[in-house]
Amino acid sequence: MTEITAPKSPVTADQFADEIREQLKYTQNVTAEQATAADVYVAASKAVRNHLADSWFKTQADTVNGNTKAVGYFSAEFLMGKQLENALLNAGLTEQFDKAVEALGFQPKDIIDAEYEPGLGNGGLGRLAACFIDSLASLGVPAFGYGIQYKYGIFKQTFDENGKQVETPDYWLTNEEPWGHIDYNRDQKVSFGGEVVEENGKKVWKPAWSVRAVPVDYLVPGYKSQRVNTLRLWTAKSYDEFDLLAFNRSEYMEAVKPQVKAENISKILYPEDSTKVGKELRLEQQYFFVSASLHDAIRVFYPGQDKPDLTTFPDKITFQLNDTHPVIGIPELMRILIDEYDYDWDTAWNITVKTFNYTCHTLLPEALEVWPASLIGELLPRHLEIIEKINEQFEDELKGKGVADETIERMRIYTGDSVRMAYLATYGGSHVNGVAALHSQLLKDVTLKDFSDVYPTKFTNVTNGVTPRRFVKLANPALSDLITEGLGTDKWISDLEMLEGLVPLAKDDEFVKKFAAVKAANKHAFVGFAKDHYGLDIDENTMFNTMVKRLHEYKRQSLKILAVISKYAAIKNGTVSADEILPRTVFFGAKAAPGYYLAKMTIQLINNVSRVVNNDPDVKGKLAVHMLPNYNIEMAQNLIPATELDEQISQAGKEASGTGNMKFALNGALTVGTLDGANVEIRERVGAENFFLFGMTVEEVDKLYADGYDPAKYYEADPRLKQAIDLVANGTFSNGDRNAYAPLVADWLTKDWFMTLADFSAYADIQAEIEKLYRDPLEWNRKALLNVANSGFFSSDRSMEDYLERIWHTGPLAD
Ligand code: 26M
Repeated sequence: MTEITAPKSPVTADQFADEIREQLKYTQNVTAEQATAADVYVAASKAVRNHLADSWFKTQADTVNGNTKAVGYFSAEFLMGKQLENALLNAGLTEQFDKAVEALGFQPKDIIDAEYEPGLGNGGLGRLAACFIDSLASLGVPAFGYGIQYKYGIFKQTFDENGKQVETPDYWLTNEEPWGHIDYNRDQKVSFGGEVVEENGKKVWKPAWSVRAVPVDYLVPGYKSQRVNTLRLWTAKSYDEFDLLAFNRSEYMEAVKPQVKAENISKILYPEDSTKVGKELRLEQQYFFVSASLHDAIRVFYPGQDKPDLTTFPDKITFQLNDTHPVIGIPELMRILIDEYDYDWDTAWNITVKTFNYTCHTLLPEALEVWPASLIGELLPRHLEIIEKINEQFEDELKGKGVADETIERMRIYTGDSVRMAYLATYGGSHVNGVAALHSQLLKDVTLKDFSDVYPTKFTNVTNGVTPRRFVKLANPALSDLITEGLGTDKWISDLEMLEGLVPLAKDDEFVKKFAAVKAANKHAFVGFAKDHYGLDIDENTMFNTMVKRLHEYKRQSLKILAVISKYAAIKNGTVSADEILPRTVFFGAKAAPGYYLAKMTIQLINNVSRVVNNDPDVKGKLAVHMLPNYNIEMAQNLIPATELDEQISQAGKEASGTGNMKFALNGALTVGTLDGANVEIRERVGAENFFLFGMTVEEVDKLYADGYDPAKYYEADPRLKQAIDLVANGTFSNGDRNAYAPLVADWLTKDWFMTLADFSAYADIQAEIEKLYRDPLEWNRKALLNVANSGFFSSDRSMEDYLERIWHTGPLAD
C-alpha cells in the first residue's frame, strides 16, 4: 500500500512562480518570455492542480477507508463557472498567485480572465449543483459529483440587427482545458438496445450496441478544509474507431458512423430547461452517465472484488437525484444488482430504495419528465421490464394500504404507454424534497399530493443556497472587506450566519455610508466591464435595476418590460415632471430555449425597447434599458454586486425557489418581488420593511383562475397598462410594423397564462415606493445592509447541513 502523505505545506510566491515556470517549460513548452496570458493561465492552473493532488488522494483514501457514508450528487448539469480564481481561493494560494504572475510580468486579472467559462448547465439547477459540491468539500463531507462532460455547453447568445436571439455553438474545448483530467483507465461500458432473452430461467439482456464512458475528473477543493472531492464528468467514446469492413469497401462515411453515433451522446447540452424534450438522445445521455456512475461507485467502494457484498452499498454512499434527469438510475441499480450480481428482487429493491433520494425543482406539470414506454423499450428493454415490475409491486402495495382504485390509477408509474419519472423517483427512493419552504408545501399539497398522502414521511424541504465563496468573496471583494472589517474576522466566509453580527452596524450611519461607497464602487466597476465587453456607455449615477435569469413566461420578464414601457410613455407624455423622475438603468440578461417562440419574441421586444428608449433624446439621463447578451456566471459575478434593485417577479406558485434572489440579497440589493419560492423566506428573514412585496398570492392566483381569468379586463382597467400594450401593438418598437409582436400581444390579451396583466397595477404602483426610498440614500443603504446581514441562512453550506441531517444521514470525514 502506498503511503498517503499529508497535504503539501503552503508555498511562497517565489516557489509558486517557479512552479508556473516549470509548467510553462515542460508542459506548455514555451519560455517565460514567450508566454502569453493564455499560457500562464494553463500553467498556473496546472500548478494549482498539483498543489491539490495530495489532499485529493488523501480525501479519496479516507472516503473509501473511513466509516463515513459518502454523497453522490447525480446531475445532468454542473454550471461551474471559471475555475482558477475559485481554486486559488479555496486552496489558500491567492496571494502567492498574484505575486507570482506579477513577477512573470502579468496582471493577475488578465490571467484569471483568460479562462473560458465552462457552461455545462442551463441555469438554476446546474448552478445549484456547483454550489452544493463547493459546500460539501468545504464542510469536509466526502462527495462525488457525477455528470456529463458535454463537448458543447449552453449556446452562446448574440442578437441580430432586429434584436432577435441568435444561438451559436459553445465549443468550450477549443483551447487546452487544464482542469479536467481524462482517465482512460477507469472507463465503463454502457450498452443500449437489443433484446431480453431467457437463459436457464434467468433474464439476459443482449444489447445491440455499446459506448465507452470515459471519466474526466475535476478537483473540487473545499475552502480552507484540506479536503478535495471529485467531480467526475463522463465523456462518450466509441469502441469501434471505424468499421474496417465498411472502410475496405471505400465507404468511408459508413465506416465512421458508429463512432459518430457513440460520441454524439456527450456532444451537446440540451438547452431546454422547462419543457420535456422526449428525445431519444436525451434518454441516451441520462442513462449513459447514470449507468457509468453507478458502476464507478461500485468500483470505488469495493476495489478488486468480484463478488462484493452490495447489501452494504447504502452504508457507503447515498445518491441524490438532481431532478428527474438521472432517475433511470433506479431501474439501472436494480438491473445491476439482479442481473450482474445475482441478488433476488427484494434484496435489490431494499438496497435501491435506501440508496436514492430525489430533489424536485419544479411545479410546472409540463416540466415533469414522462418517457414514452416505446422509447424506453427500444433503448433499454430490460429496464422497461424492471419498471413494469416496480409498478406492479407499487400498485399491490397501494392496494394493500387500502388506497382507492381511482387514486392508484392516477399514481401509476407505468401507464402502459409511458413512464412518469417523478413518480418512479418518489417511490424508488427514501426521501423527496422541494427546494424552498413554499415549494415543498405545494409539492405535498398539489403536485405529488397522492404520494404525500400515502408516504408522508418521505417528504421534506431543503431550501436552496448559494456559495458565499464565489458569490460574495470572489464576486464582491470590496463588500467582503467591509464585512470582515465590521465583524472583525473573515470567518463568515465559511459560517455565513455570522453576517447577523452586522445588524447593529445598520444603525451606524458611518458604516452605512461605507456600505454605500462599496456599492458605488461596484457600479463604477460594472460600467467599465460593460464598456469593455459590450461597448456600452452607462450612467453610474442612475439606479441599477436588474432582472437576470432564464427567459420564461412564468418568470414574467413581460411584466418588467411593460412597466418600463409605461414609464417611458409617462416621461414622453410629460405625465411625470422632470424632477419627479428617478433616473434608472434597467439591465436584462436572459437566454431563451431555441424553440421557445414567445420567449424569443420577448427578447426581441426588450432589445427593441432598448433601441428606442436609449436613442430618444427626451428620456436621456432618465431611463436606459440594456439587454446584455449571453448572461452567464461571469456576468452574474460582475452585475450582481453592482445592482441596487433586483427583480424576482414570477407568478406566485411557479418559481420553485430561485437562487439569484439569494445572491442579490447577499450583495446588498433590495428586491422587488412576489410571494414565490425562496422570496418568501428571504422576506421573512430580512424583514418585510426591507423588501418590496407586490402581487397576488398563490391562493389569489388559484381563486382568480377558478373564477375565470380574463386578461383583457385588466388591460381596459389600468390606462398605464393599456398604453404600454398599445405601444407594443402599434409598432412603436418595430419601426411601425404592427405585426411584429402580434402573437405576444394576442397572448397577453387572450391567454396570459401567468397573469402578468393582473399583477401589473400592483407592480407599477410599488415603483413609487421604491423611488421614494431611493431618494434617501442613507435609508436605502441601511435596508440593503440589513438584507446582507440577514441572508446568511442562504448559504449553500446551510443547505448541505440540512441535506445531511434530513436526507443523507451522514457527515464530514474525521481528520
Ligand atoms: C429536461 C429535459 C430535457 C432537457 C432539459 C431538461 C431540463 C434541464 C434543466 C429541465 C429543467 C432544468 O432546469 C430547471 C431549473 O433550473 N429549475 C430551477 O431550479 C432552481 C434550483 O433548485 C430553482 O431555484 C428554480 O426555481 C428552478 O426553476
